[in-house]
Amino acid sequence: MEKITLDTSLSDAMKNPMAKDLFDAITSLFDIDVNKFKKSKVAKLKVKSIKSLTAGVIDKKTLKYACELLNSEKNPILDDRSAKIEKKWWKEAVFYQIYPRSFKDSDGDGIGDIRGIIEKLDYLKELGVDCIWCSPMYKSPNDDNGYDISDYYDIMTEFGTMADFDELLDEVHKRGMKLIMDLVINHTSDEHEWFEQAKQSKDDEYHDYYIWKDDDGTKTPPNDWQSFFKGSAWNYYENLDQWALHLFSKKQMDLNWENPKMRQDIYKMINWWLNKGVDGFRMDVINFISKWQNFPNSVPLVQHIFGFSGTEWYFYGPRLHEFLHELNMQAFKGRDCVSVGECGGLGIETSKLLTADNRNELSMVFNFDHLDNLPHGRYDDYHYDFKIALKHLVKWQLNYGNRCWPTLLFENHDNPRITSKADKYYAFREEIAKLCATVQLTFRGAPFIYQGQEIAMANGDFKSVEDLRDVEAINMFVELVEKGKTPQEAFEKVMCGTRDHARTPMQWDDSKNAGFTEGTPWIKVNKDAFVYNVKDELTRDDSPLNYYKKLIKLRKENEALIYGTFELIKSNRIDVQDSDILCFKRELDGEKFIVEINMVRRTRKRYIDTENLELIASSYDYPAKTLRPYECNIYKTVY
Ligand code: TEU
Repeated sequence: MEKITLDTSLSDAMKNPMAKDLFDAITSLFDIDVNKFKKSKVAKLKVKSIKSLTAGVIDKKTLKYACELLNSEKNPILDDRSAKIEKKWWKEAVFYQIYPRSFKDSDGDGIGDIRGIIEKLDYLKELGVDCIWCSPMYKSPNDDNGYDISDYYDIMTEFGTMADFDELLDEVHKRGMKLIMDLVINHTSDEHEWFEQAKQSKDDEYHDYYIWKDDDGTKTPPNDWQSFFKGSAWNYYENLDQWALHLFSKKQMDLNWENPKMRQDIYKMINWWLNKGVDGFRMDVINFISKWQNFPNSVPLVQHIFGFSGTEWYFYGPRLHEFLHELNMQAFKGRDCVSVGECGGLGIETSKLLTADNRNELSMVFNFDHLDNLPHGRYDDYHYDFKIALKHLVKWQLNYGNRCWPTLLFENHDNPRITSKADKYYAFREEIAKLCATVQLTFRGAPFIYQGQEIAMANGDFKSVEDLRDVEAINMFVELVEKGKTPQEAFEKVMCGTRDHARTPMQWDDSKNAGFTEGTPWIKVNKDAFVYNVKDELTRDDSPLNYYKKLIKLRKENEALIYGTFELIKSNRIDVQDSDILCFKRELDGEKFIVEINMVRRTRKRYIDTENLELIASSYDYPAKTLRPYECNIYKTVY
C-alpha cells in the first residue's frame, strides 16, 4: 500500500483503512455526504491542504503525526463483495451481559455472586438467551470492580469459589446455553503476583511484563498521557527510580505485549479457561495492547477533541494485528469459541480488518460511537437522539460486508441507562425500551442485552457522591472540585455519565431491595423497582420484558432476521436520511420482513403502504394510521 505523505491526494489517502475511518468520523460529525465529497474538487487536494482547509487548526505537525499513524497500517481496505456469509452459532445467538456484583446475591452479604446467577438461569433461558457474558469474576481487589485482576486462575472471594463457577458453567450448558468470560489482558491489578515481583527489581523475571520508563532526573512522568480515570497515566516507584504505565486506575498496570514470554503466559491462561469449557471471551480494551514504542507526547488537537491524551498512540497500535493473530493461532484456532473485542474508537474498515472471518483475529468487536450523539460525550447533559444513533448503526449495516458480523447494543456496565439518556422525564420509557429491542433483534448482528435493559431499568437515583461506587466517577468528582467546582456542581456533572447508573441492583420483584439481596446492597436499589421489576413485567402482556421475549422468539424462528440482507426502504417522497422514520427490509430465500421505526417522540406519517403486509409485532398494543412516538412495527410480506 502506498505510503501517505503530505503530498498524497485526499482521495488516494482514503484507500487506507484508518484514513477512511477517520474521514468517515469527521464527515459524520459535520454531516458531510462522503459520496458528494469524493466527486468534489476537494478530494483532489493534497493532505497538506487540510491545514488551510481547517484555518490552521490542524497544523503541519499534526498532519505529520497523522501520516505516521496511518502508515502503520499494512493492510489495504478489505474487499469482501463476493464473500458468502459463514454460519456460526454466535451469529445466531442472543447474548446477555451479567454484571455479577449487581445481578443476584445468594448469601446476604449485599453483593451479587455466582450462586445467585445459578438461581436465575431458568429466567434467562425463558427469556431466550443463548449466551451469557459475565463481567470479570476473577480474584480482584475491586479497585475497578473486577477489571483489575490479581489472579486469572481464581474466583473473586465475594462471588464464590471455583467449584461454584464449575457448577455455573455446567448448569448453563445443561440448559443448552453458553458462557463467555470477560478477559482483561491489557492490564492486571498491581496486586497481581507478576506486578508484586516486577516492582521489586529491574532484574526480576516479571519486571518486563509491564511498561517501565526510567526517570529522566526531573521526577516527572515520561510523557503527558492521561489515565481514563483522571491524572497522569504513570505511577512512580522510588525504589526503582522508574515510572510504570496505567491507562486506567492507579492499581491497573498495563501489560507489556512486546514481551513474548508475557504473551505466552496469557495464551496459557486463555487455553486453561477454554479447556474448562468456557465458550469464549469478551476482551477488555483489546485494541489498546499495542503501544507506539517511542511513547510520544499526545497530539494537542486529539486531546482537545476527545478529552483524553495519548489515545492516538495506542488505540490501534502498530503490532495489534500481529498480536491478535498470534493469540488466535495459539488459543482460539480449532475451537468453536467466540471472541468479542471491546474496541472503542475504531471504525468500520479497521474493525473489518480485526474481525473478517479470513483474518483469524477476533470474531466481533464492540463499537460505541452510537451510545453518545458525537461530539457529545457520556458526561454531557444532552437529549439523546435516536436519529443520530440509528444513522450510525445503519452505516455499519450497509458497509460491514459479509465477512464480518456487527454487534448490537444500547447498554452495558459502562454506560447510563438508555431509557434515561433518551427521555429524562420517562414519558416514553417503555416505548424507548421497545425501540431498542426492535433494533437489536431485527438488524443484522449479534444482540447484546445488558441486565435490566429488558425491563426498562433507569438510571440510579443517587443523592450525593457518597452514593457512588465507581472509581472513574469518584476520581472525576475529586478533580472537578480541585479545579474549583462546588461539590454540587461536580456531583451534577458526574451524575450525567457515571457508570454507577448501570450498576444498580437488578430489579427482580417489588420486595425489599427488589429481591436482589436479603442484606444491605453494596449500591442503592432504584426506587422505581416496585414498578419496574421482572416479576410484575412477566405478568404484563405489553411489558418491555414480554416484548423482548416475543422478538427474541421471532428472530430465532426466522433466519431472514439473522442471515437476511439489510436494505433501506426509501419513499419517493421522503429520503430516509432526513426522515424521522427508519424503514428497512430483511430478506432471505424469499422470506421478507419490513420494519418501520419512528425515531422521534412526535406522531409521524408512515410512508409505506401496509396493505399487503401482515403485522406480526408492534411496540404499541393496537395499529393506527400514523406512527406514534417511537412506534416500531414489524411486518411480514404476504405473497
Ligand atoms: O472499558 C474501557 C472503556 O472503554 C471505558 O472504560 C471508557 O473508556 C472509560 O469509561 C472512559 O470513558 C473497559 C471496561 O468495560 C471498563 O469497565 C473498565 O473500567 C476499563 O475497560 C478498564 O478495564
